Amino acid sequence: MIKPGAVKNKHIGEIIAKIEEAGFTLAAIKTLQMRREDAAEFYAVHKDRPFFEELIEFMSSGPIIAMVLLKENAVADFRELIGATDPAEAAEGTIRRMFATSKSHNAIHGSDSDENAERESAFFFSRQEYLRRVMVES
Ligand code: IDP
Ligand code: MG
Repeated sequence: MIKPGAVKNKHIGEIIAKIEEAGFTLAAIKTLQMRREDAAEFYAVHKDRPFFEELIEFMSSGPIIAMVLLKENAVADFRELIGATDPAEAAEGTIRRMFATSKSHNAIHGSDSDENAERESAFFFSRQEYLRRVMVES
């Protein structure tokens, strides 16, 4: 998911270019704005963390780009491509190093496991919206 800050700052094209250059295939994409309750559901795992309120406020503050991405070893490779949560700690050339403005406004979200990738894909898309492409690619 490209977060509201990076969308507002007009970095959608550059970020998708980096994702494609890294070998990912775009199976599904859409733009939408989450309501507070959507963001709270998406990030429910963080509900007891001190940054939760700030997180859902930010994530519902403007449009996001939701994507389903395909690749062998996708979760680990995508986490490497986006870099550490805090852009100050993210490696040179990573998406967060290039486009994040702070640890909370960090440009992009990536799933942290195959199981969560499935859950998060289903959060934004019907299975029909991305399974056709998944089947063609595999
Ligand atoms: P991740 O996005 O790298 O997986 P998580 O620890 O899962 O990082 O946190 C989810 C999101 O919550 C982060 O991407 C960031 O936007 C926000 N966040 C995490 N830790 C902090 C913090 O210490 N301060 C402010 N925001 C944070
Ligand atoms: Mg996470």
